[in-house]
Amino acid sequence: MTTIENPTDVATAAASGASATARFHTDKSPFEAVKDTPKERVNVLAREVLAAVHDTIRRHRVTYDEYNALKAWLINVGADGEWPLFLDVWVEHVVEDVATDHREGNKGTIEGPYYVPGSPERGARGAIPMRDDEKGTRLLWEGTITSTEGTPLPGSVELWHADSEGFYSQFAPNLPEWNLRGTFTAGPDGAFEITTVRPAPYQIPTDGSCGKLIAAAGWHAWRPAHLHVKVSAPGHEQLTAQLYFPGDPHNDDDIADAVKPELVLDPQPMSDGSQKIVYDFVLDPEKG
Ligand code: MBD
Ligand code: FE
Repeated sequence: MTTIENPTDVATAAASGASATARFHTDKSPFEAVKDTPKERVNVLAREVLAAVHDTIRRHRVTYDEYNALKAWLINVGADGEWPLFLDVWVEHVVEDVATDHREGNKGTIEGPYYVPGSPERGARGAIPMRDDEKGTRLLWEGTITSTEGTPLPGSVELWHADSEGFYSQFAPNLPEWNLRGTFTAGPDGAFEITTVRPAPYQIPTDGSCGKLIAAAGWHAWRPAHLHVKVSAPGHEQLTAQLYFPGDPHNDDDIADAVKPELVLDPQPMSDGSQKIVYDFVLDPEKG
């Protein structure tokens, strides 16, 4: 199963960063892919990355003290298990841009470190798994999945997000295994209806190596509140995205640079205190 074997029981955010490494190891394919990357490709990419580093050192006359501080920090990122966190926060958004810039359907954005495949199936209409006393404003989300050609698609929406305190199940301790993680599968009309709760803005772990970098550089650690989705349908490119809430102070300065205007929702307050959102997905047919 996909449960993390040794979730530390200490409720620090850094535990979430480290759990992401354990989670990444459960998927063998990235480790296999290392062997398959052509020599010519590695040669060019590694050389250019190193040249960019050399150039930075020369332009800023980097000292031995700074070089050794970098070495110590890099060693600690690995020891903390924060490589997935570091890469997904500061690098993934550019990979995502390049991977999806041909699409005509929905804009996507980064996956981040906390996706787990295989969340409980809830059909076309239902509530995401949550605790009986789950805190946070109720959200009722209505949407459809269609192809760029206009046909409705019997696709699925995998939804995962933090709770009202900013914690993700399976990465932070003491949460039910699939809390706020669910799969919703539309019928032939492509329609789905999801009940969940509004997540809190999210501060990336400040007590590990990524936090050390943030503090040392005088940055902030915030991501705006967000819902993560993966949308899949037969014969179509899978869409990975996040949806955001209007007015969040961090929509304009997300530490992970993953907000796009097309991904901001328009929640409507309902008389019972809940909020209604309408957000549809349009998927590109697979080429070839
Ligand atoms: C998150 O929840 C997230 O979505 C990203 C991209 C990085 C760290 C935590
Ligand atoms: Fe997230």
